[in-house]
Amino acid sequence: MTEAAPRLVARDRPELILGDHGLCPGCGEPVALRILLEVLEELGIVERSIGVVGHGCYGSFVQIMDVEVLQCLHGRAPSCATGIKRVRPAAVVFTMQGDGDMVNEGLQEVLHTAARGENVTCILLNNGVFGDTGGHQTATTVVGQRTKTSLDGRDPETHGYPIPVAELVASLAGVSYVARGAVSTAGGVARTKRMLRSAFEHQLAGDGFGLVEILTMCPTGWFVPAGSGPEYLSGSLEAAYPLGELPLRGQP
Ligand SMILES: Cc1ncc(C[n+]2csc(CCOP(=O)(O)OP(=O)(O)O)c2C)c(N)n1
Ligand code: SF4
Ligand SMILES: [Mg+2]
Repeated sequence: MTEAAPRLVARDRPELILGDHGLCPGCGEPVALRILLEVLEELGIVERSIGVVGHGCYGSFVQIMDVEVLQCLHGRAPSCATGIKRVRPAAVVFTMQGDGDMVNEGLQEVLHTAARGENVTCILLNNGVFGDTGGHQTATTVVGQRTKTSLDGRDPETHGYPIPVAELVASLAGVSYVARGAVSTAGGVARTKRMLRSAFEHQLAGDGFGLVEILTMCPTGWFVPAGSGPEYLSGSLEAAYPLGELPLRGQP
């Protein structure tokens, strides 16, 4: 008899999840949503929280999460979060964006928001593809990764190099916390949850901008079987983007 794979998350779901998600089997984004909601619950900040969501598969979470959420134009979530936080400084404001949303469509938004030291928490769900529109290459697709628009693998000569947005943000003054986690293993889920908690604690202390990048499985966009997502993630995105809290290099 083969041993069952360990569950990534506990069986009971938080009360803040109102229904089933409609995402693909093996997708990592619902796991990220779950730990985010658990952290809001555990910190007792649900009623003060306002999320700003971009466009991607995670966009459908607005229908199942019992938290105030604004969905804004592609890539613009950090700017909308800025506005909300400035008029409602007591609110806990976070964004949820994909790599296509944050790093392709809206790179300037997150960099300027970080450089201004806005006291918000940005969450990047990085699967290395435009998942929602069919698995095309994004700015974070790693070298050699096959996508619908790089069938022979990303080639720097043709496609350029990936953009490590967490490292860029960590180089800016005004930033209080930057970390990168992954939801491909049970241990990774637990570590990533601790990162989210730290980021929100920094926001509650008024320390300035925070970013948590979460590497998530997209078996559909990667054209691999649903069960192979975690293994594929380890050999691709996780190998190229080191996990952990990043040293902040931009302090004035
Ligand atoms: C201005 C604009 N450009 C393109 C689109 C189409 N679009 C919607 S979702 C999406 C993919 C988003 O990818 P990502 O942010 O990586 O999220 P994922 O689906 O991978 O979770 C794109 C290109 C759009 N809605 N608006
Ligand atoms: S396409 Fe990828 S990111 Fe979108 S729901 Fe499916 S597995 Fe998740
Ligand atoms: Mg993506």
